[in-house]
Amino acid sequence: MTRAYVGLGANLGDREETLRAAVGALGAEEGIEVVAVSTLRETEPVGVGRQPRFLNGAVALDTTLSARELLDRLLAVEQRFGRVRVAGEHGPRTLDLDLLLYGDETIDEPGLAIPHPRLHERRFVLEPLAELAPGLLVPGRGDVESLLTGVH
Ligand code: PH2
Ligand code: MG
Ligand code: MG
Repeated sequence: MTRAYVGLGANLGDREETLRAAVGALGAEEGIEVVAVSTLRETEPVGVGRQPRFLNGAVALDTTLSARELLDRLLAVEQRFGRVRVAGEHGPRTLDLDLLLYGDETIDEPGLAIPHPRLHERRFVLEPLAELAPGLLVPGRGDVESLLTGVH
């Protein structure tokens, strides 16, 4: 059993409804147990130009799935909730599920990078993580609270 953390994001449609339904769908998957859900917060879009504001949060999971299997489930749930991509790769989206951490593992494979490569510099990810697991270690980067003091 591995404790994993998944980032939640949405900036199109009924964002809260979508994020809550997506967490429900994850918990209904065999091999995934939802342990805790952070509060959801409104955030300004980072690094993607002018877009609607995001609703962001994170969820702690216990899973018997491999990291790759978990990633595939996340992508399937994104699809199921009608992920719409507007204006290409970094356009607004109805649902974004990012695999942030998988136990204490570091993985660097095509399509699967853990810890998530931008986690340590994103307040909208670090804050919900710190809420779920104070003192949580990001492999190779340090603990979430220290990382938070380093982001603007
Ligand atoms: N996700 C991105 C890019 N920028 N900004 C905010 N505030 N929240 C996000 O979830 C987000 C972003 C790429 O996935
Ligand atoms: Mg993302
Ligand atoms: Mg994503």
